[in-house]
Amino acid sequence: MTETTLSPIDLAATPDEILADYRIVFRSRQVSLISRREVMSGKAKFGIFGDGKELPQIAMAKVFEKGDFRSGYYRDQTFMFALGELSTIEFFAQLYAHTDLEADPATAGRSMNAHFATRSLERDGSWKDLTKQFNSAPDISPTGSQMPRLVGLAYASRLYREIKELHGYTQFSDNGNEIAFGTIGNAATAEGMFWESINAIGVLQAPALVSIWDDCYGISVSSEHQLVKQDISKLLEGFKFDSDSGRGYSVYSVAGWDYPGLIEAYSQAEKSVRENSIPAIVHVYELTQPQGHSTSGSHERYKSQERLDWESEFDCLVKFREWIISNKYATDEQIDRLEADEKIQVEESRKQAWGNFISPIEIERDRVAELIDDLAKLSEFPDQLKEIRSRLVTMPTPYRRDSMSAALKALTAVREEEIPAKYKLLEWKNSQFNLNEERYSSHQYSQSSQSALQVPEIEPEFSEHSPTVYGYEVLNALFEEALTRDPRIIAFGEDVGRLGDVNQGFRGLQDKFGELRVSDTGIREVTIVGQAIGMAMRGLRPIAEIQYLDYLLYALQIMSDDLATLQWRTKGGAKAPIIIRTRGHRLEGIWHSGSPMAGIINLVRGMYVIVPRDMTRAAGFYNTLLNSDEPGLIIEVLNGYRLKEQLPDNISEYTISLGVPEILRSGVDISVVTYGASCRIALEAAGRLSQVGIECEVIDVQTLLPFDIHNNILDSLKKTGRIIFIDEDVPGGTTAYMLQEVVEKQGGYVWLDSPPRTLPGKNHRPAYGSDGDYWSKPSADSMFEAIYNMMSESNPKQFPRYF
Ligand SMILES: Cc1ncc(C[n+]2csc(CCOP(=O)(O)OP(=O)(O)O)c2C)c(N)n1
Repeated sequence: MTETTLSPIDLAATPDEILADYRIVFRSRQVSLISRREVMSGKAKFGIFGDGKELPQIAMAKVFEKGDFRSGYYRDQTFMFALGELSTIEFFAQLYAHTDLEADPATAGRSMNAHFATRSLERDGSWKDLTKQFNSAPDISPTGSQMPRLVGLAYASRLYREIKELHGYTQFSDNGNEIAFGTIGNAATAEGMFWESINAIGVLQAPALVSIWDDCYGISVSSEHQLVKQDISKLLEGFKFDSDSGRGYSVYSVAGWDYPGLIEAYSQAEKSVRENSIPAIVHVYELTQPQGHSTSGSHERYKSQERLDWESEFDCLVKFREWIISNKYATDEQIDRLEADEKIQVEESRKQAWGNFISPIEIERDRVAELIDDLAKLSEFPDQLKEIRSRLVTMPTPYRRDSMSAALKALTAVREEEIPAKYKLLEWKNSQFNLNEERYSSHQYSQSSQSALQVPEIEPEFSEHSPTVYGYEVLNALFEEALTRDPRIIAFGEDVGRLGDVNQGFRGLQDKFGELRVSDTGIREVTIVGQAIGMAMRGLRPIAEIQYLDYLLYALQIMSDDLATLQWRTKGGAKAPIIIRTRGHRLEGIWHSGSPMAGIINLVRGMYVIVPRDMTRAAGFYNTLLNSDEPGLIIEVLNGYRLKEQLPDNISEYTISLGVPEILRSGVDISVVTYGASCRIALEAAGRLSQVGIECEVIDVQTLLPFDIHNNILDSLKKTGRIIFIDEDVPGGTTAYMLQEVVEKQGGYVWLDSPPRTLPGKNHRPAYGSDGDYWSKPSADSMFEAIYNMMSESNPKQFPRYF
């Protein structure tokens, strides 16, 4: 183990201030110890804590200013305590999964413990003044996933500083003075997205300060299995700033138990970032984990006795106390008194948090017990009901589900009896469903007045002067208008800047709006999306481009885990209204013509997924999303850029409502439901089918999330009695999703005269070349055949089988 390379400094702190720091460290440790006990006794389900990592967080908090952002992970409780952004009662409330926002303002009981967040939004979904508060992005559990958004949280400062038109947005930034602080464990630095983010931040020279909490382990796996040379500082050598390139990081290494060394390191690191605009990394080594990784297991199983002894000796709490006493800032007795006082206060907080959590649940339980009692008085099955009641009231720690379950059992017991009390219990049960819906399922989408579903529809306008242009020119006109209208709109992605994207949607716009508004990025899909998430969390309106739909898979994890869950996991505390733009379907070959739609739509619930069939439609959806406060994915049709369309006169204004399918061709025999590139092919097939006497109603669903919110497809099915779902996804993919929506959710099964059908692509990726495409995906021929067969099955006389 090495000593710190930084010498102790004159701290310029009074003994009182030093003791105040000690108090927070001790409090935090005490919270960890008591929380673990709560899990072990069954009051909480799982616990993960920041013990052993307290001291560097005190130093980090000292340089964290209002307006700054944290993007960190589950070890950061001391930092949040030190800022005053988390109280001990709130910590315990989250441990118990208290669903009240007042009790757990970070997640309202939706995340497991130690998932920290501050609230960026008012209750009505509008932004707070982020410059007046300490900010923390809402944590997620996947290790390393806090890094991609850090890119954007930091880069936003540069944009607010360097784009003149953004200077008026003082609610989000004070002239770009803010730093974004990242924290990550040493083992998680083995994740690809750590390196991608570090590289991106370095390329962008974004004001980030990244801390690595190094305790030599990732659960049981020691550094030798995690990193080359086992030492992240050595690996970061190449990232160090050099004045020739004007790029890179200031890198500091400091022991996690060295109070003055930590304070000096953070003060230097902050100066590097805030004053010199050079991002910084602080590698804090020699940290410990006194209680092991989490409540799931004990570290004695995998740490040697020598390591355990070392951890006891170098525990930052122990070392800090020794340092205070040896420097005569306080006596042993004074510290003992402080600790005794803190123990009482933490225990008080725990009691209070538990009482707040359990009493409404107990009140509900008592109410159910009372209602079951009432039932028992008049029922023919009093013994059964008394048994149900007794089981409920003798539970040591009741949950809401126990009361619900008891109510359901009691209702089952009296199902054939006519007792008035039964209806009271039923009423209680139904009211609880609504409350729990609100507790656990609200805010998956925006509930504000800016919800994308509330954006009023404005029709595109055409006149005799409306020119006919290529599809890409429609988008080009739209983006130009949008960039002119709103300086918060920032577009970026691979080849988006100088080239204006590979299909020219942004052609000429970098020249017009500058390199900060329309920019190129490296090939880094995860951090393109992460950059957008972070920027949007700070009030900007990013349009992030993923060059092809097939490469969206790289970013899908962060879309799914971070972006799509953001509003829900904070119960409306944060938002990131970004647009992810990509293009797909119908090029050639495995990785340029895929349509992995089911993977996407099933992983990004919480976002909108829009599949416009042409660029006029795409432009309308861009306008809708830009007028909302929600994130969406728009998948443009790859072969639509070179097709001619009429350019609407009101290109910057018209909007298209989400969740409203469009009937492209009316028909009475069968409803053909599809989207995107398949629309044109379905129309061709419908034309040929018409020649043999079959009239198809071709429906473009337009948006997969949300799906047909007014049940328009059901109306079509009522008319035709037959339905087929077509797309280029795999069997059981999005066609199955659409079938479920219409047949099950909309109740379409009642109207079916023939079995419903799906016509997806093949079970493999699309093969290369025109023939590969033909044999891999639905074509006008295969559509014709499938639909003709359905008609033939129901009326073989009129439609004889001839193939
Ligand atoms: C993507 C992902 N893989 C695995 C896990 C399970 N897991 C949780 S914490 C952890 C170890 C993290 O170690 P480190 O980054 O050093 O942080 P520490 O917990 O030691 O502070 C692992 C493997 C996870 N949460 N996310």
